[in-house]
Amino acid sequence: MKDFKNSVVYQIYPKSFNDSNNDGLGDLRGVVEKLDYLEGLGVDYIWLTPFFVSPQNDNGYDIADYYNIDPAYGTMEDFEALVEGATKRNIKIMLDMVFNHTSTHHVWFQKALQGDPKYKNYYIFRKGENGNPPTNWVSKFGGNAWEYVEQFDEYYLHLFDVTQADLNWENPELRQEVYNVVNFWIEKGVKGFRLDVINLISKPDLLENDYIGDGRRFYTDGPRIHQYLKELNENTFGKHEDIITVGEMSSTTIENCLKYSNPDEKELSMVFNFHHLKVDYKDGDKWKLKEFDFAELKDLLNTWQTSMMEGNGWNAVFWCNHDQPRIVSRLGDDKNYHKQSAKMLATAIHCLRGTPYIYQGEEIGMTNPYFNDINKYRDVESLNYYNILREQGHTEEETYDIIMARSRDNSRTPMQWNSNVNAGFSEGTPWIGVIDNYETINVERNLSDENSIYNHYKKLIQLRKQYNVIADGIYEPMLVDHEAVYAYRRLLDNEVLIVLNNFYGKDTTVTLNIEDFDDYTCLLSNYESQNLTNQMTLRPYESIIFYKKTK
Ligand code: TEU
Repeated sequence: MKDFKNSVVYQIYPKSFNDSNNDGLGDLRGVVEKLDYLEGLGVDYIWLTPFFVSPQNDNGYDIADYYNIDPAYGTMEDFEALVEGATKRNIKIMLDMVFNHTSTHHVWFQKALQGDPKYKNYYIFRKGENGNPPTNWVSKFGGNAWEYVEQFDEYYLHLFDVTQADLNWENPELRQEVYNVVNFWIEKGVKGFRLDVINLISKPDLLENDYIGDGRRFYTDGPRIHQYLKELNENTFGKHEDIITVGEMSSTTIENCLKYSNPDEKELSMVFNFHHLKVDYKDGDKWKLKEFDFAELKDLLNTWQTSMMEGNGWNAVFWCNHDQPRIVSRLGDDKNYHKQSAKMLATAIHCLRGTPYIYQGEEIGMTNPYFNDINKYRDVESLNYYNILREQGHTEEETYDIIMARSRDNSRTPMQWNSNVNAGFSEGTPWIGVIDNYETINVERNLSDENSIYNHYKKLIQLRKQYNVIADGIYEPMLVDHEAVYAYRRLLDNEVLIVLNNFYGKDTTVTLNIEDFDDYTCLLSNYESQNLTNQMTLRPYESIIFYKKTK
């Protein structure tokens, strides 16, 4: 049975989670050591970001061998121990598969470079135009998306780093290789797959210059994407009732998303889209700062929730992952209202229609590190953009303001377990610095405090299991024009849930129009609870879940 609707997924970035051998890098044994912690939180799946053999130019999203584990993370025995330990605790393992590209260290690419036509056709090689690359498409990490290969006088496409060569999904032999990989891991007991940038795999037949953009409009939700996903489903996970899948689909449209996730289409279980995480991008540009646009955020959440429901689609609901800054530093207030705002943001997401994802450290309110020294950054994208921003004429101070707000390293600092050296992550030197607030923000303190952020997340997970209305209810926006409160109602048979979230650090009043407000009880709040009334004052970042059930 696919039970993802009332499940919660916990994302682990193994490199930064827990280091069992004290070499400064987290590893699979480190995850095994923390299974009791994850069981205590109550999550159903753990999604592990890639730990396959890789030169680590993009921390494992540059895979050089899909069938083996990078020694830095451990061995196949360690992975088996992880599956076994997790299964005992009723936790399932979700792997992160990167099929838009491989590392250029992959044997397929190496054979391609030697001129083997079979393997050359696994990738996208094209002739240039008058000494220029085949098109003007831009890599997501900066610069042109084509790299010249002298011996062929041709270029290969890389939508990400130059060491991440895009695969040619037009080639049925390549597609078969992908099925083999997925089936191999299914045999190992994997019960979920997160498919990296999967809506970018279908490129148009004719690759041409983009005169109004960077090329993404040609390959995002590309021409044969639905066909490829249906075939992947049919040849791999579609044969297994109990496997769930989530596609990472950054800028997909509602129309496509409904196809990807409506069960009748037999493509994927659900989709991550990122539109709601671009509301603080100026002109849609990640590298231009802007205060977040609350009205836009509400509108996006309301529109996506409603459209997915109407078209029988399903979304992953989330604020955080290993590419995003920490949400409490971004939409909350990590200085004055750390606990309140972290809890409010959690409630806002966890009561939605969709499967909630928690990213390691989010459940204890981990913050951005505010590193203002480029030597402290590790991420290829941050390092590239530091230079690009400086070249664009930004002062050093402006550049740091942007990098501190936007770097993917914001979420990659070591998990803060306790107040021991390196936050209990490792006794060696961590590959990336530990945030200096670890003595106050850590797991140990959260576990011993009944009112901690951790216990709030734990309660939210329990509520999803206890009240069917959270997983299955319909969604209705409330207070759509309110300038500070994001509110919604969920309804199922005789159950009603009302969720009120104040997104700002000051009191605000709401006027509701509910006749039977006396029938509601408060299920969870981040303050001393108050009763539901038609005129309420919400305190800074206050959030409350009200519930009623009629006979
Ligand atoms: O990310 C895809 C992606 O487009 C972004 O989240 C990207 O990191 C961001 O827009 C850059 O500003 C996925 C992975 O989650 C990411 O870690 C990988 O680097 C990327 O794919 C390539 O595999």
